[in-house]
Amino acid sequence: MRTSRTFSGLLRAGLAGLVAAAGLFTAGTLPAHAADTPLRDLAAAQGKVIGTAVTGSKLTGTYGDLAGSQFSSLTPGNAMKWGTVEPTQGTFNWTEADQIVAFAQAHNQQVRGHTLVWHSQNPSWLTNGTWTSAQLSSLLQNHISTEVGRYKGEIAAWDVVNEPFNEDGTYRSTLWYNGLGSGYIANALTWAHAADPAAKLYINDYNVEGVNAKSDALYNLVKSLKAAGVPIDGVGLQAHLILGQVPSTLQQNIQRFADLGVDVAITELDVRMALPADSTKLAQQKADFKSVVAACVAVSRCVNVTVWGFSDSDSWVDSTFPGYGAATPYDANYAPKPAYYGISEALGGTTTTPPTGACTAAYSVSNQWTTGFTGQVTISCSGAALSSWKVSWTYGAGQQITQAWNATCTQSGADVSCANASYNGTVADGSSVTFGFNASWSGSNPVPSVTLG
Ligand code: 9MR
Repeated sequence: MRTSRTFSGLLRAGLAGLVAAAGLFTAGTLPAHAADTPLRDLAAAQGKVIGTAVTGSKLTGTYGDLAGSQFSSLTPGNAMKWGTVEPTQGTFNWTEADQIVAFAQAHNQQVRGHTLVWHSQNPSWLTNGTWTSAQLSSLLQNHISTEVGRYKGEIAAWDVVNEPFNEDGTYRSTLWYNGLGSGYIANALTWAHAADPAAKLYINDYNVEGVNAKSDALYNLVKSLKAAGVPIDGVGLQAHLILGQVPSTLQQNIQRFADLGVDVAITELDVRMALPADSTKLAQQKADFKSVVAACVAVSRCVNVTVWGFSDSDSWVDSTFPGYGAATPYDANYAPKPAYYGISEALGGTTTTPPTGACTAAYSVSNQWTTGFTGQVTISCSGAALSSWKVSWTYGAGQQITQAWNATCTQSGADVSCANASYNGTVADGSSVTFGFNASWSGSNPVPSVTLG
């Protein structure tokens, strides 16, 4: 059990209530998402958990608000990897991991620990070292005991082993396989179980969503581990998918793992597309997210669907696959995309179809201090365009605009109205325009609903 926990100042500020929610209205229609049931509530009604990968430093403002309100599980995107937690042998850095665990506990969320044994993002002292297999084994055992032990009782599930297979189902040549043989997998699971008997222990991989040679290998491994009495509780299907390419055997594959007596989680769902996004691609992406979540809903032992970043501003895809992106359920301005509604509908939500031919305005607070704050409004168009715009809202708690840029703002009493500047009235289909402002506040700073029109 850990004896100390570090709460960062940033997190405290975030919990103190930086930003409540993004306000978004669609021009000429009702605000589709404002009244939607949060995904975590829909998931709970289905007996499922819905999660997202997160970056600890971003858990404030609109990002923190959505992470906390829409999801019932968090996976640290990088914070619990060996290279992060032990950059120098014997010197540990748990700051971001602790922050994410604290945030999750404050928001009544599970944490999926990711990941203990991987070939990637290991510290250089480990990968550059020369080790006998006895030394390697002991390093791995210590790592697992230390990290799992630190968070004992606080992690719902661990991705103990990540990406052990090649595409043809043979074992991947890694530090671990080459040094220890395939037995490293059973040992890692056994050590993790000893350190936290309550945590569910998973093997996690990509391109194992459908029935294929790689998922066959994973299936056979899990079957043999179960037969040998090794503590294996689940398999993680990462699901880094390409638009329009959800495997037709996804549900069948989930079911066959469930039938082996293990849980299944969709652990890293995203659906990337060639940029730029357009309304046809976004509609296909909605269908793809919906079919993945529906496949999980259909199998009782499929317990968790986690997206690998919930906003297009926070995805690994863009830098890894040049020319591809827009892979997550929220756009870069935190407006829900059609994909969000695909998830919602698969979880039984009755939300209306999202704006596919519309321009929307989203309000957020990007910085806040004792007496003032900086806010921004982003006007985004998809399947529509504007040649001029005006955004208005009513402040509910005495906030007062003091300065604006990239728009002309006037405030009369509580009513604020901001019109485009001479140079940014045009919002082309598929693009967005942002303006900013400073304002004063006291007491509370609730996010207003904004109207575009
Ligand atoms: O999202 C992670 C990204 O920030 C890192 O740069 C990257 C390095 O490999 O790892 C990403 O997460 C990976 C996850 O840990 C395992 N499955 C594949 C994910 C995407 O690369």
